[in-house]
Amino acid sequence: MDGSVVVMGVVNVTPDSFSDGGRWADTDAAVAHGRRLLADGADVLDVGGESTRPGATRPLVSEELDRVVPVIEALVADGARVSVDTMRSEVAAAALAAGATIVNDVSGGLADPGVLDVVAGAGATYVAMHWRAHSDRMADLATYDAPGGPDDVVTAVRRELAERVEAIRAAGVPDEQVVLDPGLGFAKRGEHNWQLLDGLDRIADLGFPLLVGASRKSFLGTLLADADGTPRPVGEREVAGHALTMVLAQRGVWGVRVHDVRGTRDVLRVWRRTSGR
Ligand code: PMM
Repeated sequence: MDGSVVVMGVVNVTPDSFSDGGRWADTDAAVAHGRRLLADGADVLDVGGESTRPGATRPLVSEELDRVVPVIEALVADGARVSVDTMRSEVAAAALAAGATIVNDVSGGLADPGVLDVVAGAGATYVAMHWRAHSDRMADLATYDAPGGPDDVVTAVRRELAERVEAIRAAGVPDEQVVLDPGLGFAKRGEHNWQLLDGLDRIADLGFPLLVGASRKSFLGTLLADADGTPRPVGEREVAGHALTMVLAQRGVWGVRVHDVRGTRDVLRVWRRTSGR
C-alpha cells in the first residue's frame, strides 16, 4: 500500500466485459493477468465472472462458478489477497471456500440477500456497492433530483447505502468488515458520477471506508470526447483515471478499483511523497 490506499486490481473472467473485451476469458489467461497485476503491486485482486455492462446477459450460476473458482484457487496459491466480484450467494460461498477473503457485491445484497449470510458465516470483508437494478434496467432508474434538491444523487445514494448497512448488520456482519462504494456508472448518468465524486464526504460520513471504481468508465470517455463529441475509447482513458485516483487519495478513500495497477501505484507514490504520509 502507498499511504493507506488499497489498490484493487480488476481480473474480469468474462467474455463480454466492456473494459478489456474479454481478453482474459479463459482460466490461464485470467490467472496470468492476475499475476501481472500482483507483480505490478495490487493489494487485492478482484475476480469477477459476471459482466455488468449495460445489456449484458447474466451467466448461469454454473458458468460463473466455472469462471471464477479456478482463477481464485490459482491466485490464492500464489499468495494473493483475493476478492470475488459477485452478486450470488453460491458464488460467494465457493469463492470464500477457494480462499477469497473479500466479497465485492455490486448489488449490496439486493440481488441475492443470501450473500450477506454467507459473508457473516465466513467472517469475510464485504464491499457493498450502491445499486438499483440489474444492468438491463439500471439506465431507467438513473433518476435523481438536481444537485441540492431533496433527492439529489448524493442524498439518495447515501440513504440507500444506509439501508444496505442496516440489512448487513441484521445479517450479523460486523461494521469493521464493511466497505461502501458509491457505484459509479450503476444507475447513474455521467453527471451523477461527477456529483457523487463532489459529494463523497457525505457518503464517507456514514462512517465506513469507501472503495471507488472509476477506471475506464464511460463518464471519463465523455469528459474526454473529441470536438465532434466522439467519446474517448475505453483504452485511452487511463490518464484521466489516474488523475482521479490522485483526487480520491487526497479525499481519504480506503481503496480504488482499477485496471492499470502499475500506473495507479506510480500515482500513489507521488501522492504519498507529496502529502507527508
Ligand atoms: N464496477 C464494475 C464492476 N465491479 N465493483 C465495485 N465495488 N465498484 C465498481 O465501481 C465496480 C465493481 C464495472 O466495471 P468493469 O467492467 O471495468 O469491471
